[in-house]
Amino acid sequence: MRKRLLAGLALVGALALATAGCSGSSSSGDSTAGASGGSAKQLTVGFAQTGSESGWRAANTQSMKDAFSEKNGFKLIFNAADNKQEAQIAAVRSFINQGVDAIVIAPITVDGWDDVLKEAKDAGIPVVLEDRTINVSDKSLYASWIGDDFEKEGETAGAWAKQTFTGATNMVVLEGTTGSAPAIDRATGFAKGMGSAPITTLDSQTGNFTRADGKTVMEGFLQKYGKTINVLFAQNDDMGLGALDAITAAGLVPGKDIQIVSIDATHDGLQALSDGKFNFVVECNPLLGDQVAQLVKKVVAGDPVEKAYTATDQSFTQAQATAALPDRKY
Ligand code: GYE
Repeated sequence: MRKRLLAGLALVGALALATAGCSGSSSSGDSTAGASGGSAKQLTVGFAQTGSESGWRAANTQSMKDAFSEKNGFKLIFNAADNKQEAQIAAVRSFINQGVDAIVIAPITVDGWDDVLKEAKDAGIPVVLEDRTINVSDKSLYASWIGDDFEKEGETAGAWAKQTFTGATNMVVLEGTTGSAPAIDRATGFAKGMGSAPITTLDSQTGNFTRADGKTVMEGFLQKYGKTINVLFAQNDDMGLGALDAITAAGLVPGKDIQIVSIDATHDGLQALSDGKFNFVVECNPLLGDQVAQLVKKVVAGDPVEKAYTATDQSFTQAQATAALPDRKY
């Protein structure tokens, strides 16, 4: 269903072009507008962020705040819901009550969105999703989505495991937030990528995408399975980084006694990979702000948009991480 269209800068460029074209024709009376379309009315946008669980999230929040600046023609009302779905829905309701021009949501979980999205639609406020996807009965309840292909990320991680472990191997998994699109899709993708590799999943539990919970859950795994664990699949870098402490405290060497594959490729994750504590990292690009801002402008202007825009992600070996670190932006 998701369409891989344009990635990264190409996507920004395409949307920017279309937006510039649009503001050119709609602000016909104002010849001083300039090429950036600076004459357009300021848009008030409510952004319902998940929370602040990870390094990925911090980078995504910063990217959104930078893109939705006054300089770029926006007034941003920012809310971070501490990863509580009810709080995030309440934030969206408050944006509706405030009569914002558009709402952007990074949905914590996939389910539970129908009612509030209907309320936004009834109020005539367009909704754009960024980062995570949702299950909704009627897709016309949101205008568009921009994010990463979580299933593909999981598949890349699983393919690494398949290639790396040819003999009997025991794996534990630190899952992301239960019911979230990345947790669901990365698990599906990993299973696909792993295929028929001789890997047994000893245990799989949520670490809520945080370092603290990654550490605590890994401590539990180590108490239960000890040295029999060969590989950890951490569905994000932060949980893997938290697990490092638990593994070291148990007298084991991360990256050797227990190999670690994780997803995000934050600076800290790539540093752990470069240091030999992680073994493979798949990227998930959080720098979506510019693309989302351009998309919101188009949606508010009533211009046609695609239903989904997927960013392109890469993956890193130890040598690639070492090479990428000096320029890593997040
Ligand atoms: O991988 C994790 C964050 O939704 C893709 O959320 C995002 C995930 C990311 O907390 O670190």
